[in-house]
Amino acid sequence: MLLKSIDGTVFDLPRAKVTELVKQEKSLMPELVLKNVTAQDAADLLAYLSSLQEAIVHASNFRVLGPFPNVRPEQRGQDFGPEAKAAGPDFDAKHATFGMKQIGWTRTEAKVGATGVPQLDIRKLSGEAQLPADNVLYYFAVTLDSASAQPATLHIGSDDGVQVWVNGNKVQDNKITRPLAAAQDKVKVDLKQGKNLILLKVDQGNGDSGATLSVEARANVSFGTP
Ligand SMILES: [Ca+2]
Repeated sequence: MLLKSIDGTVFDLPRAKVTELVKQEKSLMPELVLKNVTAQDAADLLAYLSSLQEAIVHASNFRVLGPFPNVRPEQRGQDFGPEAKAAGPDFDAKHATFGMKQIGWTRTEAKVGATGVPQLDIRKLSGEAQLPADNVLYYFAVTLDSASAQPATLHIGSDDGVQVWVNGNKVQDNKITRPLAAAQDKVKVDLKQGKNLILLKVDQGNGDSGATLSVEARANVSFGTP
């Protein structure tokens, strides 16, 4: 019998030397899945398949408001100003904190640190404000622009506890004491098309303190500052 190898070489194999013949179910040729598909349909299919690929995006530029006292247990649940309008805080408003000092929103940049992702540094913020860094609460706000309405997962790290609002809805409340790591809490949320407002409230006991925020989503998303 004549055999043709993959490089086209033909050679003769005496029948007497064949001990067994087995039919291959699968062709050596690529399966012609795209045979009856137009170029446009094939391009659309590839675009759709790549859209199923989830991407993780990290927030690095935040609005920040704090510190507020976290000295008494009930203060963790107290609205120091932004929570009443968590879907759209007034970023020009001033709020009373330690010693009746009035503070307003400023901006801060999270820098990549030991967590491997951009991380907020609360001790540094308190140092700059010349206000306490232990037993404090901080608010952080970002916008998350989504190309379409879609489900997404927030990846939140916090030292210590954290409360989170998305478009005014409280989606997370984790009262905990822990060192900071990325993606400690994973919270499923529904994003609307366009800008979504994410408000974080981080409660700090003592020692180091900070937070990280990332989002895992399918359609294009990008973080911005409100
Ligand atoms: Ca701490």
